[in-house]
Amino acid sequence: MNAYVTKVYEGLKARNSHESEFLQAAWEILSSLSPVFDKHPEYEKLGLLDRFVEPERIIQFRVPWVDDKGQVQVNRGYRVQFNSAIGPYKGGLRLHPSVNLSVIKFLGFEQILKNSLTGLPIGGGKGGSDFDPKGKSDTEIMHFCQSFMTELYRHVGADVDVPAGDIGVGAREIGYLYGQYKRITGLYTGVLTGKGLTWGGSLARKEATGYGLCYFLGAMLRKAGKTAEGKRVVISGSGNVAIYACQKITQMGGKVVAMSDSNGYVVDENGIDLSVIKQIKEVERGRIYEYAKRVKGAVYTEGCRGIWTVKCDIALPCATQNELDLEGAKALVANGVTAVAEGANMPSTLDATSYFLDNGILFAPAKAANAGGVAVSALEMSQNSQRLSWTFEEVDGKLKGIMENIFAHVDAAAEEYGTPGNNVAGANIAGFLKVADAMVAQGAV
Ligand code: NDP
Ligand code: 2IT
Repeated sequence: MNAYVTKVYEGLKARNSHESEFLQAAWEILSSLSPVFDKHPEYEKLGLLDRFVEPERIIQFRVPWVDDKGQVQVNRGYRVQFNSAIGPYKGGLRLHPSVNLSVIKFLGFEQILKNSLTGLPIGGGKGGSDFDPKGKSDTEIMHFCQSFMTELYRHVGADVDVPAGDIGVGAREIGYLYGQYKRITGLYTGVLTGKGLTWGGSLARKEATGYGLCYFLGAMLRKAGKTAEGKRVVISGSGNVAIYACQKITQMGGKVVAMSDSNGYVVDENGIDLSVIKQIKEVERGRIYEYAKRVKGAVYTEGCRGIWTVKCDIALPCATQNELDLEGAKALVANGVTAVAEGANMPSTLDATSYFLDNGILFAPAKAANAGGVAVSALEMSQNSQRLSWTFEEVDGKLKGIMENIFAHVDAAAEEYGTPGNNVAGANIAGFLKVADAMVAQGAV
């Protein structure tokens, strides 16, 4: 390991010892970057890595709101503005009880490189709250979102920082956040992406992460002389990313046999009927066990981690971080998996990732494979600036081109830096080089 990289990581660990998710993401990234720093010893004098690991700004705030019983509740809100070297901060907002600063920092750190890989001018940021949307009424969600934006509005802007959705934040929440931003500032501007189609949103944004994942997977398979045609696919999660990954992989000829939520998973040997999943998840906001009650032959099993024991050729983890551990990886490999593509952010633990790579599994890391969502977010920003809306086909076509381009860059970087076929290293290096260039050019800021 390069001595400067080791020194920076040790310092980071000492300063953030309690931030396990952030340190996990940082270790994966920094260890991949070692050959870059061997090649560029001048980066040390510029403190490039010292600057890169430290967020430009962290905002933490109180979010008070009134529940349906008239009781005042308080949550903690965050926005980490990590790196603006190549564009305004860009990244989602997550609403989930597990959210803390470590989680938001890991997501923000990943986002810098992901956004760079898209080839579009967007910096890295992430935000959210430990608010739990489950079981809340629409009114409670609205009160929370309005309170959240009442603080956040002073830190964001179409050319400053542009949040979007993530776990627990979809079109409904973006609507409430946007309405409050507009009310406070009087501006009708592209301050958020993932907006509704009648008020500044982009066609294909909803589908973008799941579709993009499949486009990346398709490119990775093609290079290996394979396709998704006739393959058994397991997808964890049943939210935005999972649903549109299921839709696209099915169009590509795959057969999705299992999906999950945080309580358990369903197996349907006839192939998942996505219209039933959409009805349960997008319309009713219900639980996945409902699927087994409605679809003949489908079986529900309690506990979400068991999904990795379902035999498949392709696994698409699309729920959350660290959902796929070494045990899950071993089960997948033992059952003959040939490709794993990450729709969620950091779904595989470090040892699961190593296990896949060591066993020659085609592996598509999150920051490359799930970049389609933020890429179409950036296309939404372009449309907002132009005051135009592009067709679905136009946006989807650009998305496909972007994902194939990302695969090509990742693959080439892995080759150039001595780890051919290792898309983890390739993604980290290709993403970093562009940000590093901009940071060098802009001086010690
Ligand atoms: P959603 O809120 O739409 O869906 C999340 C899904 O993951 C649900 O099925 C949820 O189950 C499950 N899940 C969430 N937390 C856990 C947990 N702790 N354990 C097990 N399952 C869990 O979110 P998205 O689909 O938007 O996001 C999914 C992943 O994709 C996240 O990692 C996100 O960061 C990433 N991502 C999202 C993008 C986007 O455009 N939306 C872009 C790029 C990455 P339950 O309902 O039971 O909680
Ligand atoms: O993790 C991610 O890339 C997202 N949640 C999407 C971010 C965005 O700005 O669209």
